[in-house]
Amino acid sequence: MTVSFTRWPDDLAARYREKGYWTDLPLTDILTRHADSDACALIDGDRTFSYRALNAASDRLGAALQRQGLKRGETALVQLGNVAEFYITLFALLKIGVAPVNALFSHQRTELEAYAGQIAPALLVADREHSFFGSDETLNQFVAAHASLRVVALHNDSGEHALSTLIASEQGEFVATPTPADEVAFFQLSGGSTGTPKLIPRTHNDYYYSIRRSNEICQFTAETRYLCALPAAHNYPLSSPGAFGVFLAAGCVVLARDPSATLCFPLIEQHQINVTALVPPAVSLWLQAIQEWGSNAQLASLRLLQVGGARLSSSLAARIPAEIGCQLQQVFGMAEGLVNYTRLDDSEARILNTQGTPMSPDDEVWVADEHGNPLPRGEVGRLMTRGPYTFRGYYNSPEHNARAFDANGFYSSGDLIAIDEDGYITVQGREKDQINRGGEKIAAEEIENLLLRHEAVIHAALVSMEDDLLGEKSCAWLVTKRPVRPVEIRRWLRELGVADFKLPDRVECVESLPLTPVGKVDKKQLRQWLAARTQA
Ligand code: J2J
Repeated sequence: MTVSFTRWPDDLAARYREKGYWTDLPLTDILTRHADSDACALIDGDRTFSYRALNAASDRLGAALQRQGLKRGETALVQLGNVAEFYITLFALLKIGVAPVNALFSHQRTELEAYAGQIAPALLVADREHSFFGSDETLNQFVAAHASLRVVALHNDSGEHALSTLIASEQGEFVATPTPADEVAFFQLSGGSTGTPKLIPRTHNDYYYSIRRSNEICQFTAETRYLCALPAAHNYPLSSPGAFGVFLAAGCVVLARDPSATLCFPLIEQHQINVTALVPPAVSLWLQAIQEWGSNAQLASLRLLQVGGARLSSSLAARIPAEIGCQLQQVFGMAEGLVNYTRLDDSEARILNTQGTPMSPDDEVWVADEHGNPLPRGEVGRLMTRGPYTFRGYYNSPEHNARAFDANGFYSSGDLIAIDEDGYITVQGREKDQINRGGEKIAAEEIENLLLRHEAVIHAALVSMEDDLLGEKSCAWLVTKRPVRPVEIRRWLRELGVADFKLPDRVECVESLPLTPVGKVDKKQLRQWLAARTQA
């Protein structure tokens, strides 16, 4: 049994193998190749794991899950935060060929239901300290509602379903049964622009290549000491090169629960961190902390700061070498595949002002006009791409795929970019109906659908508004049957169960929504209205 997905056409698959991009090794090789090493792989608070220990822990968990009847080709829903168990579980599942969706810790009922509904998981791994799975009532309801669930493992729990018991259990016989390298290893999460959150099938071959190539570009080695302060499950801190890159290079990952300066600065000093990855708002907060505390001394070991996930202004970029005292690397990536990096030896102008170039020589990237035709160099248009680690279709979403890909299998990311004479990309804007709230992505349609379920709401539109710190925040425009207060809307959405970052930052009520000539909500107009209302 395997998970179905859209494959690369044979000619491209053959080319990617020929060029040595696809090596037909399972992702577990990233860890098992260091199975006999006592070097430090992972630090989580006062717990330290050597490569040997991390590998053994994932073997024991894999064996325990096999004993519970989990089989290759099945799927799992996993929700763990930045804890060692996240990697132990991910490697265990890869070893037994069970493909997980790693939900973000901020996700709530709506997102979790949407993922479980799509993959019909046999296993649920959840944290009792999460607000949704912390309550017996919602946990039991969730398990009862998903008939496919046969096994539940709970972090921060000491009962019969404790994840820690499974990880500590006697290993006994364990034969790893990863899925074949050209099959689905796990699902990444799409930032989304549609009503339901979409899943991205990632194969061992494509993901492993993206990590290996990222390591070459970012020069990760056994000396790398990486602070993972962004959500560990996210594609960026997992694979660009992220924790997987560090493990492949036999370096050390240190976990932080969040990217706040109060938490991260002491960790950087204590563990002599030399590289980390942030989103732009976290950079602003770090710079503010340095100014307030009058020193960047705790950051002395830091050599490289990666920044990506959302637009980094040139002015903020320029402050990084000057005030943090380390090199900047811009990262423009997507969970769907394509990742662009500025190179470590690029000129200062390129590092400050561009989002780099694609990491693979076989990333095919071009710019299309609104009809899908190629535009000349330098002009702004839609990003189109395909390549050895860019997916070929969202899971079980034929209709959306028909819109997201062109006839030649090029994925349209919804980003508006320009490519200069030397191939350097700058992100100029976005065409997809998404709000990028400091790197956290909100699909407008998903929230609009939820808003429409409120008894007083007749029409709803979610649009971005500028924000000094986050870059963008969200504003919900509503047509309602009766006056509603913003707190009522936010509280109601929260009760429905949606990640906090998706709650509208502002709610505006109007008589009617402006429409474009073709009858769609005119979001450009709404942004102008907001500017007018803010000025008034
Ligand atoms: C502007 N927009 C950016 C950037 C991403 C590495 C880094 C980031 C992600 C990621 C990732 C941007 N400047 N530097 O997966 O491996 C916006 C674009 C893009 C979308 C993808 C990785 N870097 N973006 O952010 O899947 O709009 O991945 O299409 O969350 O974020 O979002 P996501």
